[in-house]
Amino acid sequence: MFLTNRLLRVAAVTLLTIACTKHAPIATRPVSSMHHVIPRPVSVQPATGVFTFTESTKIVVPDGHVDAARIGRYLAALLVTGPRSTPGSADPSSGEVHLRLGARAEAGDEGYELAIAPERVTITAATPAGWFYGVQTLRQLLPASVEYDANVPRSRLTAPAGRIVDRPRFAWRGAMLDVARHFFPVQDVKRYIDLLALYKINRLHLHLSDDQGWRIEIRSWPNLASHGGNTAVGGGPGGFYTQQDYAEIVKYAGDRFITIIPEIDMPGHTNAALSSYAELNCDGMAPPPYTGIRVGFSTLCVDKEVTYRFIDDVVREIAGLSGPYFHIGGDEVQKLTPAQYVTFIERVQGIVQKHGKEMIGWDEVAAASLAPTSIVQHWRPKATAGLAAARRLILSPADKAYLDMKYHEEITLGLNWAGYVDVRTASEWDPERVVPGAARGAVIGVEAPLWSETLVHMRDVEFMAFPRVVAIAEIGWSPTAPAWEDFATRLGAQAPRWVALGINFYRAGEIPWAR
Ligand code: TNX
Repeated sequence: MFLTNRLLRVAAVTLLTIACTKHAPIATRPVSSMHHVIPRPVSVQPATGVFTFTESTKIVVPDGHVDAARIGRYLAALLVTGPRSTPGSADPSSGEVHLRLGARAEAGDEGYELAIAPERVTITAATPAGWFYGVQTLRQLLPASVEYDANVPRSRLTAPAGRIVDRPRFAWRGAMLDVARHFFPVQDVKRYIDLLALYKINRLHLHLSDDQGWRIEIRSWPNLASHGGNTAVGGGPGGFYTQQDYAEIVKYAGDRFITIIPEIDMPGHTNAALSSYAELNCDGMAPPPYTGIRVGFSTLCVDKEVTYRFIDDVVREIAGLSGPYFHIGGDEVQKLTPAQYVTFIERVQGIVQKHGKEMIGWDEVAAASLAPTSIVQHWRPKATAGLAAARRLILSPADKAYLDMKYHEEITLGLNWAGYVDVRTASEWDPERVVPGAARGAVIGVEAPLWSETLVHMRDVEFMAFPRVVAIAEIGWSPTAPAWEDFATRLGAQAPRWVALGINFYRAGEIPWAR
């Protein structure tokens, strides 16, 4: 049912002024740029002609709809340099870019229809997320120059005519950033969020604690941040997010339809916490901070009650700041017996549930008895046997989806314990074939983790993530895994946009990068 006609009659109109150079060359881009969208849409029907954005182009959004107004402004900011849009009175007949509410049953929660005709552009969706994804698709059909935010005059912008009907394959299309081994400040996280949004990723998992650093303020246990946040791999200065910083990240991501997943890794990977509070150690002695990259040597004292008061406080404080999920880590525990480990996970699961969150854990947690809402995140390539019974699975096989694996042996950044992961390897796998015997519907999606032992700056993060995170985005969204030549061509076509965005991407030799 289309509510749009009535809504458009009272539509709020955003006027756009587009900077035009006098003798701007008219872009002669092939209509086939419709075929360059990543993730590949469900259906693409190019038509003849183009829509041209002019000084008088308007974005028309349903009146009184806060999300639509925000998404309209987001689009306006792409089309012009600087915020030049002004809300005006409604005149739907002269509106040229319409965000419409409409429920196509097959579009699901996040789908959209983007119709581009020479007279107008219409993005129809049942939810704001769908509009946002329609805008991201439209963005990819515009020249890369829209990505420069410097105040440069823009040539006439055109988008090729046609119709795209689209919806995601999986609900969970994630990326993970390890801010514990090295700390990345709020502005870096926001930049990563912006880059992920372009490819319709909707989850950003933040690995907030590890042996080398605790990265979020916990008011009831202040030393975690003030002491535990003080260092990093290699002994750098570290850092942490205040709760206000964290809330700002959650809001920024939410505005881009990305849910932040907080992870506090336990019972292992906890040296930063153990070093901050002596009572969390079985021997009551706080170890020194750790700045190396070994794993498996630390554990919370699972036999002490204070450990569970600590966990309860941490989960409670973070639960109040973020969405429906809480990731408890649970990986690489070498200091506990299997029975101790399982008992611990089950008790912590109860704490997470008590605070109203759905628990996520790395694949080791599958050994415990899990609630139907709990999610297992597969990461160890050879450890799929015990996962068939999991009711909800996120797939991050390290030999395909780990962005910290080197592309090949000569890359100086990254690790190689799961092998080398070139772009083709990252793009050629089917999430529904990774865990033999997994129940139908158990796979809720994919996630691309980026561990930061070897990554110090945002430019390092970008180098490892781009282009591979885009391959994982495509696997998460598009109906089937991409055919390599088609994907490589579409990926190559992104290069001018990435240059405009200033992304320090790896120019993998197997991709025909567009100039
Ligand atoms: C394994 S993946 C880990 C991390 C490391 C990563 C490096 C996982 C759940 N644990 O602690 O950072 O390898 O690739």
